Amino acid sequence: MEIKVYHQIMDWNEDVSSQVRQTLKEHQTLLVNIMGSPGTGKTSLLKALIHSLKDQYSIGIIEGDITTAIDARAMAALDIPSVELNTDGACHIEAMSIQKILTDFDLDSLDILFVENIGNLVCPAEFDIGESLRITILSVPEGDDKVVKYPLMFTDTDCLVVNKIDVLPYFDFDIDRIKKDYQGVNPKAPMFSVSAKTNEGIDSLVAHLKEKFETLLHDPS
Ligand SMILES: Nc1nc2c(ncn2[C@@H]2O[C@H](COP(=O)(O)OP(=O)(O)OP(=O)(O)O)[C@@H](O)[C@H]2O)c(=O)[nH]1
Ligand SMILES: [Mg+2]
Repeated sequence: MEIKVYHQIMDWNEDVSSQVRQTLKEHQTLLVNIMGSPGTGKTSLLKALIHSLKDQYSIGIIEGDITTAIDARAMAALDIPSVELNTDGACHIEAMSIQKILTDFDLDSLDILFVENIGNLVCPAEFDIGESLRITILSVPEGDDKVVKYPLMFTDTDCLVVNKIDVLPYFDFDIDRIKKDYQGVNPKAPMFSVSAKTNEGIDSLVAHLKEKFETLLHDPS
């Protein structure tokens, strides 16, 4: 399958995210923004989620990368509509790029459009791309002090996924500390502990997302 590659337009327009949100609302498509550090498991978790969700929802994906189409190729192998967005060095995705790429999808036949944001624990959280839902991923090897060190990524999210729990025995990672810190900055949003490698915890996350999707698809305001 041929991978389309876009290059990010760097002009910032703060109105664009609301235009993107409006367009998606008209087509009853939800944009889900997946954020986290490089290598935290965004692509791996997306593969696991898509596997569990694709029977119920029509899914597309925008794969953000600074360069290369490695992740988009991995998604195309799942046989879902997939577009690569190369930011050419920029550390986050902007709404103008999403707006342009939306024309590449048949939105009427799409329920969920996942965006894998650029691997970065800081900048992506500062940019609204028109999403209905934000998911932040943090993995065990990154350390249990990240919520206090990079608060915005955890304050401005709808859900925290702690990934790679299969390697917990090998790291000094206190999951209770993460939970306490996260509840401190974002008391209403849930946290899930999963392994995209073993699939542990994925079912609870999928059940939560399905509930969210149903609410948002029927009342996206
Ligand atoms: N042990 C273990 N390894 C994992 C898990 N999830 C992902 N990995 C591994 O972690 C590495 C990075 O995973 P990716 O899914 O590519 O991470 P990413 O966040 O998409 O990375 P970038 O797109 O480069 O930012 C790969 O070698 C994965 O196999 C997990 O739950 N457990
Ligand atoms: Mg990736």
